[in-house]
Formats: sequence, structure tokens, C-alpha cells
Amino acid sequence: MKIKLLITIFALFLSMPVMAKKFVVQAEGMTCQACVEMVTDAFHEFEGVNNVSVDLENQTITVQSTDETNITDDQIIELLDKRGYKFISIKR
Ligand SMILES: [Cu+2]
Repeated sequence: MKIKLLITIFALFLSMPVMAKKFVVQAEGMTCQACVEMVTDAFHEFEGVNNVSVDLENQTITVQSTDETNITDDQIIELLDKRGYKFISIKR
């Protein structure tokens, strides 16, 4: 049955993990869980962002997004600066 095959292919397609790109931001000034939440929420404002993880010990923010090209370095610098954190570098 052709339709059954099509449905199977479609179901497989849907179950594939979303192709995600990621970048890692090195920052300074994040000290507690409130900082983690603030930074996490801020990055989630960008379209396509599906995961943000903050490592307080290493002062890194790892952002996974379906399209990380729509988030510029300047936007990230501003995002951190506005909230009192310092941008150090970014690895894309
Ligand atoms: Cu804090």
C-alpha cells in the first residue's frame, strides 16, 4: 500500500531529532541560579532556540538552535550587558 508507506516515511521524518546547531558563549559575572534563569530566559527569546544550558563554574552558556545564524554576536553582547554580565567570547 503506497499510502501506508508514505505515512511510515512521514512518521519517521517527524520522529527525527530537530537539526540543531549550537554555539558556546564565554561570559563573566553569572553567580547563582537566578543568573542561570535570567540568561536562559533571555536566550529563549530568540526564535529557534530550543535549549540553553548555563555552566556557572566555567561561566559558559551553550545555546542550541535550529538556526543560530539569526543571533548575532552584537545581540548576545547586548543581551548580557543589559543584565550586568560580561561577554568574553563566542565559539560557533
Ligand atoms: Cu545570580
